[in-house]
Amino acid sequence: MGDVLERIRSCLVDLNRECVLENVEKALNEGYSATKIILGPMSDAMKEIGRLYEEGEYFIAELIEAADIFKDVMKKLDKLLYEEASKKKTSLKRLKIVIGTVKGDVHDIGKTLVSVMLQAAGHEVIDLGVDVDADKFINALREYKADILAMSALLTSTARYMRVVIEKLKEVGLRDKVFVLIGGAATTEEYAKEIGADGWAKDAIEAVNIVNEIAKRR
Ligand code: B1M
Repeated sequence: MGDVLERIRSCLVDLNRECVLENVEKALNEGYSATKIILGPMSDAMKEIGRLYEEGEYFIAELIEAADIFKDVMKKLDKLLYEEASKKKTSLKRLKIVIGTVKGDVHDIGKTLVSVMLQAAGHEVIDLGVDVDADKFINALREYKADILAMSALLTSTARYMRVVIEKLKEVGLRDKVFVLIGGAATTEEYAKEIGADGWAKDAIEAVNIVNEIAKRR
């Protein structure tokens, strides 16, 4: 990792907002893309902060502060992120995607990132926010006649709820009509297969690639 990227990572781990913002500016001047900054050092720092929380060195207050700094940087890079993801815009069919973080889970940073990048890539995104239950997902899928259901989960406990949503989709006769994409730190490709999802993305870029692939086939 370049020096400036490493500084972004360590400043965020130290929860030093000014230092993060200053180095993000420097990284942009050095030619790093907004996507690289967000998916690289910023995301790595959040994982490290999670580890420090697990080890009892950080508490909820630190997680909240880290999320706030992350959102500040997202605000700063918003336009650039959008422009960079727009390069993935294709003349393919524009798909409708219903997205949300599942019931019981309020982590929204990764989900929002995915949502922004899918929109920038030219798709229509209906973002239901966080703590979304099966009925809310189903109502939105019906109302917007969506092609894709995209669910995010950061907690092991809430990732289990994705299976509940998929079962409900079967009950109401929607399972064969939508592509189910899942993601978030509590999920894996194996887990996606296990619960009968159609796809899993490790990050926002992969999510856009998967959705564009589906668009190609329509
Ligand atoms: Co919480 N939290 N948190 N947290 N938090 C984690 C997830 C945790 C791993 C930390 C840890 O212990 N190591 C742990 C979960 C452990 C587990 O279950 N396996 C945890 C815990 C335990 C909790 C609480 C239970 C703590 C408590 O209250 N005792 C609590 C739960 C609240 C709830 O949801 N009910 C809680 C609360 C919070 C805050 C509210 C304080 C805050 C979130 C603020 C917010 O989101 N507005 C917070 C934070 C910040 C974190 C960590 C540190 C960072 C998450 C983050 O924003 N990462 C996190 C540590 C970690 O993830 N290792 C942690 C940056 C973001 C860009 O990454 O969201 O992973 P991420 O998204 C990525 C990919 O996953 C992917 O794309 C993104 C990158 O491009 N992706 C998708 C995400 N969604 C996708 C969907 C897709 C495709 C890709 O398609 C549909």
